[in-house]
Amino acid sequence: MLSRRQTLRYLGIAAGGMLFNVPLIGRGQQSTFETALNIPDMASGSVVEEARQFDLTLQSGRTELLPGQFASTYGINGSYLGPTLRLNRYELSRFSVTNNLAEDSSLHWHGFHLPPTEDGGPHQPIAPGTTWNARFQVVQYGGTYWYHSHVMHKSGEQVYKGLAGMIIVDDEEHPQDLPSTYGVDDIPLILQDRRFDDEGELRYLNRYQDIVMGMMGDTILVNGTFQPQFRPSTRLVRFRILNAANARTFNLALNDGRPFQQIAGDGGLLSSPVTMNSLQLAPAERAEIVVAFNPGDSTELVSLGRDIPASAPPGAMNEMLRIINSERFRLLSLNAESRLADSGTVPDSLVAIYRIPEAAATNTRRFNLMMGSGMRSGEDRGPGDGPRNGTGGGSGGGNYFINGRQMAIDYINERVTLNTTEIWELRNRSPMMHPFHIHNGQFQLLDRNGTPPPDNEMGWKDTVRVDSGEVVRLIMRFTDYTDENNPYMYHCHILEHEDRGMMGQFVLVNS
Ligand SMILES: [Cu+2]
Repeated sequence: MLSRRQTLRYLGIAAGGMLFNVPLIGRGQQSTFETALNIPDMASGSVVEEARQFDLTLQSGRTELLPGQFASTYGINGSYLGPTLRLNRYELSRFSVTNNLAEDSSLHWHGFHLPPTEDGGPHQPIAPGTTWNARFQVVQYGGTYWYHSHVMHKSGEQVYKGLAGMIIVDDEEHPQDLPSTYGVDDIPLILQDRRFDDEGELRYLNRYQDIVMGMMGDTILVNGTFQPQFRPSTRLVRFRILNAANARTFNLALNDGRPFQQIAGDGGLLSSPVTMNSLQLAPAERAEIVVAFNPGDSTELVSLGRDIPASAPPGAMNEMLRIINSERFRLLSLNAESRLADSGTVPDSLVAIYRIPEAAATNTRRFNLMMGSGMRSGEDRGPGDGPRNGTGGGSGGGNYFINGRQMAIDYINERVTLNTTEIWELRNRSPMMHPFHIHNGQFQLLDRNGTPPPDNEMGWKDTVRVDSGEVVRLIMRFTDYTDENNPYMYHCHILEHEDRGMMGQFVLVNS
């Protein structure tokens, strides 16, 4: 086994323990965050023939991501990211997506229950110069969702360049008292980390560890804004937070330690607000939080470094994780105006959530999440326990598996019967966390390592963190859209893992 020093040298890590060439977060750690936070335009579409119609164009462009420097980027109806789409529950929505890029792309509606042909995944690529039409009825609860490229093998690069945006679903059962004026006291926060070269161009996968860990940058953008500031003008502000990073998990907190209330997760409101001091948000997860301000208040949204377990075993992989997880950095400066308007309240009770009883499940499926072991100092876990499910270790770093298989576009991994409830048991047999996402709607967590989930994970979810060594059980009901020929995806939402095999397909069938 390599010593720690040898391991570091092997990885090109400087003796000081810094993994990257520039310290995290490299750009602007010392400076003040003064640029006004960009608020993405809101698109409500137009109602045509009883459907809400959106016209979306995937395009390339040049965007001033860093001050005075322009990067080649992708966007939807713009050069970077896309408008916030506003949908209504129970309404039919239609999307015309025109691809003006020079390569295949797609748009996936993340978190939505819909027919598989409308999902915008790897089976619905949009060729350059063509238009894809999708339509589905919105049945999701009011909440914060998103859309992003999901094209085979290139989701990571395309999302990184900017093909992502937020979706807000409105729901009449939504409590009226919550702050809900978009851009005033209801603020989207799309969190992303990026890496730039000296000219301000985006760099992608230019280091070996990007493939293993997923692409993590040293510079944070919020809604595409570098070093942003938001100035609350109301006493309560609701932030709709979307982790749209390719691979980075944020450990969100306010730097003065003030608590906040989490009111919603991936699939809508929680049953009641949960008071928190920090909130872990993995790639693709969403959370809505409400923060209280006094006139003239200043605080900052930050990502805290996490404590590193003293028991962490040696090895290159663990060294990289240790460094990444211990980073603390700034996200958004918050400076309240000297006069603040009242802006609603947070009710003690938000919405009734029906808990799917475990006894309703008629089937349990098990999913082992595994990584190639090339980064694990040659360790061989032996037959039956290795990344290839029986052939032992040595499949090489940078390859990812679910149940020993890599995603193959023409292979259906699972067949699920219509109108059944299933338990999916996710077992992470790799050294790093994987956020597991299932298409076609929302599920509920049953437990983590046999323990009931924390209060803020008791709502509907479509993406769940599965930590190294952890067993997460979720329960999901499969309804409505049978299709023998068109599958849904399930996958790790670290996009480089997804692009390199950590994805599978299921069809929903009549029997
Ligand atoms: Cu992963």
